Amino acid sequence: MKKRIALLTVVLSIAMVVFGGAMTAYAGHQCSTTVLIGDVNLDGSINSLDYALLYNEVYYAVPLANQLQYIAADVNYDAAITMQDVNILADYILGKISSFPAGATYTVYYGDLNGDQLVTTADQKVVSDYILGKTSLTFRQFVAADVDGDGYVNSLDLAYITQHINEQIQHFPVCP
Ligand SMILES: [Ca+2]
Ligand SMILES: [Ca+2]
Ligand SMILES: [Ca+2]
Repeated sequence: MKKRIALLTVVLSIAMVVFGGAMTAYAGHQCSTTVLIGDVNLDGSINSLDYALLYNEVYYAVPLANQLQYIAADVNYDAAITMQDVNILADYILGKISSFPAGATYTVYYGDLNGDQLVTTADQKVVSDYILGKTSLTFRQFVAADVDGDGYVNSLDLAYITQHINEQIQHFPVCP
């Protein structure tokens, strides 16, 4: 435990040196991003290009480039990408259905893991548990936890979330 705190302190110190100057410029407004469900390639429309990416992910295990895409691809919102999502997306593109079980859009509030749109110690604990291997994260939680937007959830993200809760920073690097 002591070692972990020491490591976190080191990471925090580095983060403050590297990002400290830029951080003070961040505004205090809510840091979020909205995903269009079904828009797997994140280009703003839902069409056969999205279907192709999803199909290749499910049947040929071609990974999507980032976790936002997984949020868009999980059209039935069961926290997994399966052939059910492929079939539902096909039905949508073919006009057989006009909405997704996951809804039309999903808004990620960065730093908010438990969905109350606030960043608190409860969220901090989820991220900490994930880093320690005690819990897994949904696609939605993963994007929310990656507050520096580097595609990983690690002690650096936890450091930012902790700083935010302690009011040492107003904003996360992912929302410039
Ligand atoms: Ca799914
Ligand atoms: Ca929260
Ligand atoms: Ca990260």
